[in-house]
Amino acid sequence: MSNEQIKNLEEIFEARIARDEKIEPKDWMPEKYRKTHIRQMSQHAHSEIVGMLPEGNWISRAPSLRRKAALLAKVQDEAGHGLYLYSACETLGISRDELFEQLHSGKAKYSSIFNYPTVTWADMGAIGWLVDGAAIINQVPLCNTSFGPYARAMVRVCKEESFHQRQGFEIMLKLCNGSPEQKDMAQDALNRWWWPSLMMLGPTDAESIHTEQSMKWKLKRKSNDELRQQFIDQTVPQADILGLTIPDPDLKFNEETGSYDFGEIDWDEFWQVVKGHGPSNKKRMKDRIGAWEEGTWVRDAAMAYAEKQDARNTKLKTA
Ligand code: FAQ
Repeated sequence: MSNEQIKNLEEIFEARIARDEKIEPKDWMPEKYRKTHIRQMSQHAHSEIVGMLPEGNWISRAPSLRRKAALLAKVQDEAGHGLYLYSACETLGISRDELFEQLHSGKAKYSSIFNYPTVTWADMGAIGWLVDGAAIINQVPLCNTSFGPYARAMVRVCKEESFHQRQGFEIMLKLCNGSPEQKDMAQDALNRWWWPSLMMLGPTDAESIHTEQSMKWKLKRKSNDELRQQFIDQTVPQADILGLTIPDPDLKFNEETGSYDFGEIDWDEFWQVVKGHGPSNKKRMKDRIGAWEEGTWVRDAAMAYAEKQDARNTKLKTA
């Protein structure tokens, strides 16, 4: 294709983005748009899959049948979110095997938040309330993102995340209305998960490398800092309802901006975790790779069954 032709296609593409049209997998798109989407959607998919591990740890220790059923359903939803997102990536010409290879070899990132340990039952409450709470704030704008398969997947994902957030808040509420020891457990979980939840929304706008281009393509509709502020403003009143204290002495409502000012985030900690040196990075990868290897026989059996069905269908068609 000549440079002139590419330029024309780029102009048509940009005009479609400006008109808020959805870009579909078979449409022409700049190579960088394709790669950026594979990067973000696959990191998102990996986050859902690795994100099952810290909670999976508590399914067998949930304090009641009701809590166990809800947690089991939540973790299964996360598997589903991962699968929609891997499928959306595949429409852009990358295979599932390549995506898993990138995760297992450490080439691909997944969310920093899942590299922290879940040490008490209250962590299930804190993850639902804070981590799913932050995830919803990040993902609602993605329902309106420019790439069709990603936007459509996000509609369903957000509905499910909303249930996840509520079940987490309900766990926290129950603990906060329980014994002093239970309330302490809830406070301790908030102390440990608050700052990592703020970091989860990504580096500051000044440090972010992809935001500017992703906003132009309407992949991202809001910047990392905007989403972080929205999360804080939404969550502080919820902590008040629970009677818990946000572990930030600098947190203060600003009458002028109508938002909460907050303290310094430890970005060194964030980058350490992203680079693989968080408290649970090694364990998460070991467990994930272990689950993949142990599941080999299931994948082989499923493939053998599918091949047999295909052969049978072909035979029926030609008979
Ligand atoms: N962790 O230039 P930016 C969930 C990397 S799903 C690790 O700002 P961007 C559900 C970033 O990749 C949670 N790495 O990047 C659930 C880039 O590196 P690269 C996941 C991070 O893409 C709940 C570099 O830093 N959600 O929680 C992180 O414009 C409960 C520079 O950053 C999504 O993935 C991080 N936190 O903005 C499951 C949502 N932040 O790629 C189980 C979709 C940044 O150049 C239990 N993703 N980095 O090597 C997004 O919205 C964006 O990708 C951001 C980052 C906002 C995460």
